[in-house]
Amino acid sequence: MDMYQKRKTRQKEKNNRQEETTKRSNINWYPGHMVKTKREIKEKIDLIDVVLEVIDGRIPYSSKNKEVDSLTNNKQKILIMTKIDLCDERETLKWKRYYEKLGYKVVLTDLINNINVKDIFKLTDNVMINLNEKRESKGLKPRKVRALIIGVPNVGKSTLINRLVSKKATKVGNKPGITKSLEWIRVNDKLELLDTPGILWPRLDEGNVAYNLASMTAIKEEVLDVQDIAIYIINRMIDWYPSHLAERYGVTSDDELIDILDKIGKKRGVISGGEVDYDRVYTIVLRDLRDGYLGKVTFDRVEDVI
Ligand SMILES: Nc1nc2c(ncn2[C@@H]2O[C@H](COP(=O)(O)OP(=O)(O)O)[C@@H](O)[C@H]2O)c(=O)[nH]1
Ligand SMILES: [Mg+2]
Repeated sequence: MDMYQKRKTRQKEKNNRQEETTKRSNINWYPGHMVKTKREIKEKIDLIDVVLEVIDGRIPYSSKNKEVDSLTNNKQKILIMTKIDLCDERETLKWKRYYEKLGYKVVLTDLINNINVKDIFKLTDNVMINLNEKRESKGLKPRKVRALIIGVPNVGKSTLINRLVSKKATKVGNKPGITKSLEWIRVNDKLELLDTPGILWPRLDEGNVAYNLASMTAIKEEVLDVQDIAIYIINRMIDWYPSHLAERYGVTSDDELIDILDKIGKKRGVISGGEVDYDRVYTIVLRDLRDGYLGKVTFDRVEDVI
């Protein structure tokens, strides 16, 4: 390809991105599941006092399901942004302020290293104090706060449960008078958790949501192909984190997409028959991003949603 063609190709790729996302993400990933999950959450919601809504800190917009609000009525909510060990701190703080302005209590956490988990307990303790003040005024006995963890796949719900629940915690089991079918986990003498988190599905038909989810987690390969995801990642990195890309692969800001792919291929030695094996390059880019080798990154921008 000559320079003109290359540039034209890249421009075309960029233009197509938005359109493609919308088109492809019309595919229904989880037929049936969505309806069932929503029904289950609606059944549970009356039993709980506080919702712990979990989102992936690298994609604080794309990993947040907008239906949570309508599903959880006006329950108190704590928004837990996970994986801050992998996030661009500057953007993370902007998102924290953004959600706080919308009325959320926000906790930034790295669940692997147990960072700020104490802050979640502080917030749920406050919920308990308020709850029991109300109960007392009605002549009711104090009780523990009941929480439901909720979020789309891969944001860290299971990891959070493991963090909150100490080793000696026991399943409370069915409680007569409360519910027939739900299991509760006793966290401590102030808090108990529903043992199964509410798993919601992300909405894929908006902007770059599908690509952002596909970039950060492993659940999208059946919807978007690896080549498209890898090229999307490279374009995001060129726009927002060119120095990370340069550091990892030795590319420069003048490089066209095709040059970048060639450089990655040569650097990693994925050559077959004298040609760069682009399929392997795409896989390398995906894995490098997810493993943190492309540095700390955030792929949603507050500026794009306000
Ligand atoms: N680096 C990092 N990884 C995390 C964090 N929280 C969760 N993970 C990882 O993210 C992946 C998905 O977590 P999981 O708890 O299974 O998500 P779930 O699908 O919402 O239950 C797992 O590989 C976790 O180890 C975090 O704060 N930092
Ligand atoms: Mg899980």
